[in-house]
Amino acid sequence: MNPTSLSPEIIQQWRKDGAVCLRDVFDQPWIDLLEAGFEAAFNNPSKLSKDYAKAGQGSFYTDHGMHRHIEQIHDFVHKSPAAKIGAALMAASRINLIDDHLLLKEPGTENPTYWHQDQPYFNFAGEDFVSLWIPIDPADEQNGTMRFAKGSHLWGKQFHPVRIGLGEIVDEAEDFDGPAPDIDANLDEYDVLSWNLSPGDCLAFHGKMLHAAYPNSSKDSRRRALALRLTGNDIVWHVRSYAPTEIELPDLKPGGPITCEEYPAIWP
Ligand SMILES: O=C(O)CCC(=O)C(=O)O
Repeated sequence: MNPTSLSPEIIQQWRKDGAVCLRDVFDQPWIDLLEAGFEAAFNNPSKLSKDYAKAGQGSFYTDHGMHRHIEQIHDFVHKSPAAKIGAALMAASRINLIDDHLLLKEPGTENPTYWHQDQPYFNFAGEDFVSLWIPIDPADEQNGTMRFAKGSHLWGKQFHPVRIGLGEIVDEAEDFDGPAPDIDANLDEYDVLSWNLSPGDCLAFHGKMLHAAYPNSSKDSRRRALALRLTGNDIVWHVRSYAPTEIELPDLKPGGPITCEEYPAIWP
């Protein structure tokens, strides 16, 4: 697929369902670069890195903002088709990079990723927010592929953020629309989307999309991925007191544009 010209069906699906699977959008050299960046980042953890798994029960390791200190991730973010994919989906004339999020689940990791939306973790309001989840390893139900509540970005709800690998509510969270519904206890009430992925594919999902991921119950299949958070034209600065992201950005005004060193414009 040529990522600069996503089909009208894909765009329609993105708008209606809130999540799409894009096949073969990153050629092997991009995946090789991403893998090298992933390993470099893993060996140079930032202050924001953490592991949600209990000792001896695998690893659900995450880190953020590697484009600032890992050359390969910087190059992937700036030069790969990722930003163009975001622009094509959101019909955006500008793409800002909000975060790059490293996500590793080792074999034997019992932690699922708990149901949550991404946007409440950030100090933004607006609709043009896409996450691209880009696997380095094949991903399936056994080793922890992602899951989505179809159409949940259109429910008009923002649920309490949780610590994604533990399920605990973020204590400081403001008054949202309660906790996320217990989708797994009521599977007949929801249409849950999930895809098996190969390196080169990626998932694109809306910032208000309710999503989760399986544990890694495989014996020997790592699940490494990079999630890029990208925003488009209508996103404005909207501080939330609890958001675990940078709020001391004096140049940003409530309701104003977000482009700054922290959230660089990466496309065009
Ligand atoms: O990789 C995972 O298990 C979860 C990823 C996720 O929730 C996200 O990218 O927003």
